[in-house]
Amino acid sequence: MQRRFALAAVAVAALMATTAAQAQDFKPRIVRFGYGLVDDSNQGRAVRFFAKEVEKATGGKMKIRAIGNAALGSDTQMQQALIGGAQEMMVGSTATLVGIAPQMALWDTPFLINNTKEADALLDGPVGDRIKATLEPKGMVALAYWENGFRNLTNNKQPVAKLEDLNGIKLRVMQNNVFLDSFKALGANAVPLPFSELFTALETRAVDGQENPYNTVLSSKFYEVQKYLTVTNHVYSPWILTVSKKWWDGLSKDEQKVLLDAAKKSRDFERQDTRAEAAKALADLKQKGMQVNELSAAEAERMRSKLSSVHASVASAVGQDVWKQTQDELKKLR
Ligand code: KDG
Repeated sequence: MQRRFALAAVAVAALMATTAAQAQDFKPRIVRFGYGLVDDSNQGRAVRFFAKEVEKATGGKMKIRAIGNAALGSDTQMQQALIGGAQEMMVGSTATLVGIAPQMALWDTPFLINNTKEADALLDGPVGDRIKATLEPKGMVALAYWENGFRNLTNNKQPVAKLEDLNGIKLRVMQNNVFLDSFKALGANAVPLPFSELFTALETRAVDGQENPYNTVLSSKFYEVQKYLTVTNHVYSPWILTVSKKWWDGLSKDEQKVLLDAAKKSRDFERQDTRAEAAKALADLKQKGMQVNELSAAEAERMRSKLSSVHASVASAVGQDVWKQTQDELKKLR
């Protein structure tokens, strides 16, 4: 009897959801949602979570086509497609947005954020909102920040136990001056490349190394073409979920609310999923044959002081007022 009652309750709930959805202003829409990592990655799982939330909330009217592996292009190509209205949605790195919204460079600052508590508070607070808002006049609407994670070094030449070990290493970096300046300051030969070209560049030895969170080293199988991993946690990288403003402005308020609500839910899912995966990723990477070392406290301190020069250039790039607001927010959290 109880089981029948439970089944009836589920059916009623589903009916109510559908009815509610039909009562709102939802048109049948197909949404192309592009991303750069492989489908079986923290990025891919979160896109599919987002898709389910949207389809559930619109009674199946709005269908999200999750398209991974940079099949719709690199981050910068997808950004242009959103601005032109040729693609509706994407998730990608804030670092590749600096050419469109210079204040995104704040999120590239080495050793700015010390832990995920600071990351969530800063990104989801007034500073994160202020920087998100700079995208709209450029043709993109930011819905939420997701977590790419703390970045660490991998290479094929030698373990990086001291800064001098970086000398002469051809290190792929994201196409962004802060990353270029940071790794040049550390003595590496920094080579900017899109993420979509990275695996091949490592495989063909066009570059010796790269830097990314453990999750990406795992999901993109960099362990197949990289021998050494050095734990540096040198920067916390966010991803950002964006929609084409041309498309967004054509949506009803109900449709916009569904996307914003799903973005928030997928942000929380993605951070939890990413952190759970990162917690065991290092052991997985060791098991796959990577040789892992941690920088000593002294060497990490040398790295921090070398990179403090980059802080000044970020402050001028984002504006002293944003920089000061950021420092004030971080002081409150520490
Ligand atoms: O499309 C993939 C990128 O959004 C992201 O992974 C950026 O961390 C990144 C890198 O190294 O390019």
